[in-house]
Amino acid sequence: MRIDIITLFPELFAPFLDVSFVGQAREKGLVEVAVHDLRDWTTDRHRTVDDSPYGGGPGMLMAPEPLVPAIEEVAGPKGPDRPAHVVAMSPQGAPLTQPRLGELAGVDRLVLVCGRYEGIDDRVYELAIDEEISIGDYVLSGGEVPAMVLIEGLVRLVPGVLGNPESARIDSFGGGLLEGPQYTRPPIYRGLAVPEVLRSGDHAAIARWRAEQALERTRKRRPDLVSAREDREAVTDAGVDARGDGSGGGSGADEDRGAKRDAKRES
Ligand code: 4GX
Repeated sequence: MRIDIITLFPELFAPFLDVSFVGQAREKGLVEVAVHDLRDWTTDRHRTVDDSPYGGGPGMLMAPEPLVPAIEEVAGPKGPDRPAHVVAMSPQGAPLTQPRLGELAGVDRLVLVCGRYEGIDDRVYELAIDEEISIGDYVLSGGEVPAMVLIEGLVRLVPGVLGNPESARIDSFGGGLLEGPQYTRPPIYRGLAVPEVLRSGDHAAIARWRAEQALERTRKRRPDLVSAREDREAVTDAGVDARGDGSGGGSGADEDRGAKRDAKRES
């Protein structure tokens, strides 16, 4: 996979791209990332990228020039033959979810547009952008951190980046539930003991306990996820996988294993 980033702050990306899974994936040649400075496409003396909004209002907008030519040069002109998928990070976008990350991980070439200011002239979306994605319902100052969030979620799904190709898929949100409690050594710490079942060696009992804990915690903290899962199960039971992304169901127990392995590798 190749990822191109168009930004006014290219220097924000260097350390992020160099460390951890993203750095390893790039070293292994599994992911190629190029960062482009939008100001390289300006043609005026002041290297202008923004302008005030028609109709008035606070702040500035990113103007069609130089943004459209920049996207077109990096991604090719918009249309069915374009070799890259162009995503703008925006609070107006569709929410980023684990299933959407899974789909994007299959894209060969991704171009991420990081906006600043109050937004982007709407013609840019029409002329040059394929999709808007939001990382959550809050407003940041720019699309750079959202782009890093997307990249970090994406890279660990690219085959070969994690040790085990299965582990990413069966992780936490793969089954639509939160991770239950996890423990490492020592067995007792400041008087708090690791639950006996985890030290029993009874793998079936451990799997059952983890599934229960995951469900229990999700009920308490994110009841919306439990409802969504029940809806999916009802649909799957009817013999139709409505979402077609293969992410429905999951035992909960399997999911824990993948997440634990990742935590170990990373630290
Ligand atoms: N999830 N921001 C984009 C500029 C902007 C504003 C409006 C388009 C329309 C964000 C988020 C986010 C801050 C990135 C504003 N672009 N991006 N930027 N939440 O808050 O993705």
